[in-house]
Amino acid sequence: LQLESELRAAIEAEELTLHYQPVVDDTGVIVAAEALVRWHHPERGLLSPGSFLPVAARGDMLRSLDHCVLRSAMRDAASWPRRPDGGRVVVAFNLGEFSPADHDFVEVLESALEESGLGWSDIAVELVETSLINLPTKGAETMSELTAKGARFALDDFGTGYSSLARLKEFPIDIIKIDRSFVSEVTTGRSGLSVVKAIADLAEALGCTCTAEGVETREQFEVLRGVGVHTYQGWLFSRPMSCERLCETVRAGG
Ligand code: G
Ligand code: G
Ligand code: NA
Ligand code: MN
Repeated sequence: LQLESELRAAIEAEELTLHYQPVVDDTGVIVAAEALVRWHHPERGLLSPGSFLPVAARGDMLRSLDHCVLRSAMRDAASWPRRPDGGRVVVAFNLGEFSPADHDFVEVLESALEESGLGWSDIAVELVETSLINLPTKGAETMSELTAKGARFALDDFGTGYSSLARLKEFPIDIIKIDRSFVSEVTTGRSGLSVVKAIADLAEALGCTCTAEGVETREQFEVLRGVGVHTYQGWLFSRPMSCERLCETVRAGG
């Protein structure tokens, strides 16, 4: 309970720490970076999301935590160097519970964009499949409005949830992120690769960018490049890093 009130205070004071994990294209150039939250607790040290997201969920703070993260992430992203081609590195952030039906979310996004000076096309919102399952019609409409402005929605950990293909077509999803449990099997046997290929084909059919998560070896990268994956994230390229390190890495050309 003490942890819960400390977390509440940290969220209110916007004291959470963000690390960023790059997303790269076929050539290794950084095209996006995903904000991953950490909490620098005064006595317990640097805590990972696995240890405090459940506390946030229990205390009904997940939404305010996510909003705090997206504001901080957009503020950080405004200071990132440009990519070699002059474009911005897209900043991606996670929403544990997505409820665009909740106008709060759109207001939070709009004010964060205004404060940071970023544009709609500079952000990507990562959702999990469970957020879509019970999303009211109003939610899908809000997603379409934001997409029309240029924002992108990514479906995180794809393949681990229960979203039906029929349901998937109802939402304006731009990016499908293949869960790392599938990626880890692409070089260990035929069926592992077939599953990833099937997801990449689905992404293609839906007109989505396909990202592979958790790429750890060069061999996995080579295989993924051959089956219609477009972008990559994982330890082979980079672990999550501080904002300062990310800036240096982008400046160095990825
Ligand atoms: O950073 P790490 O690899 O430990 O992340 C563990 C989990 O925490 C991942 O599932 C990730 O999606 C989730 N996570 C990280 N940052 C955030 C955040 O800001 N909001 C939410 N809702 N989940 C996050
Ligand atoms: O749920 P989400 O995909 O956002 O979770 C991201 C989590 O995956 C973070 O905890 C991050 O540290 C972890 N991660 C990122 N890249 C790799 C990787 O290449 N291998 C493994 N095992 N974990 C990774
Ligand atoms: Na994510
Ligand atoms: Mn993921």
